[in-house]
Amino acid sequence: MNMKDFSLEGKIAWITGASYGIGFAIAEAYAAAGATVVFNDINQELVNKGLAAYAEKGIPARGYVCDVTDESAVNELVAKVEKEVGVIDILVNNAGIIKRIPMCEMSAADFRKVIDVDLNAPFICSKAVIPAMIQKGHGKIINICSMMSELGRETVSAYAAAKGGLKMLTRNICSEYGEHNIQCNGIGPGYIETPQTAPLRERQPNGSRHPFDQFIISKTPAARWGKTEDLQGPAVFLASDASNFVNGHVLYVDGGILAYIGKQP
Ligand code: NAP
Ligand code: GCO
Repeated sequence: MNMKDFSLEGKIAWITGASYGIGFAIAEAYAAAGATVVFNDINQELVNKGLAAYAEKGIPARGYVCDVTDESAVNELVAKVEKEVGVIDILVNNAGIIKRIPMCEMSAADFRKVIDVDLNAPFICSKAVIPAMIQKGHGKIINICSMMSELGRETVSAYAAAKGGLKMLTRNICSEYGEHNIQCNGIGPGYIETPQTAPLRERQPNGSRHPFDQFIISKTPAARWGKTEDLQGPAVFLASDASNFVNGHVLYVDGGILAYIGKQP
């Protein structure tokens, strides 16, 4: 066992939707492990916000405007990165949205939008990078799944359907391209403190914790929300040579919530 197997030196990593949040934290960890970081976001304002944040951390990240649901834009981005930076070794399909609406009140358009970003886009981005990974003789694809790849809950039907599909897309990329030394795995974060979950943690007018906040605390053995830093080590492991025989797996980084029935009220 050589600890250099955990290094990402010389690797080019593209993390989608990584101006902030989980994607930013993963990109930060990859830079610390030696990778060249490439990220995209949906508009120039967010890309500039991300570039400033990476610069503040001393990370020379490359940022591109790209809507990951737009296949021609994704293919243009990959071609540009290959020309300006090099062939992508690691893809993290991180960009994602959620719409919390009771299913029977959700429009088909809203349902399709969530599926488009959270499931179709990882297909599009993976399809764009796999051919060059095959030519290069290796590749890593990491799909940011969710506890909702395993469980449902009220108001997140589209998100759970997308993340459940993303778990199976992960397994299928493993099945179809494992022989080309491409490993495709998922990370399933638990409940993490990011802008996406901020509405679930808002303090109540009387200063008390949000009921959902208290619920998650009671359902998590770690008795806390996750932080984006909690995902960094697992993400480096799945991007590194240390995980070359790990394929088609979803690594849950959830403080134990999926293993626990929950604290008795
Ligand atoms: P976030 O704070 O909402 O960040 C998501 C990022 O993706 C934002 O920069 C967002 O840009 C970008 N994005 C959205 N749609 C895009 C598109 N079409 N093209 C390009 N970029 C796009 O979310 P997060 O909490 O960091 O979550 C990141 C990933 O982890 C998501 O896939 C999420 O489902 C997953 N996840 C989160 C948690 C959690 O508890 N936070 C748990 C499990 C899984 P905008 O600002 O324009 O939306
Ligand atoms: C929700 C949350 C979750 C988290 C995450 C859990 O509304 O239930 O947003 O979906 O984002 O996906 O793993």
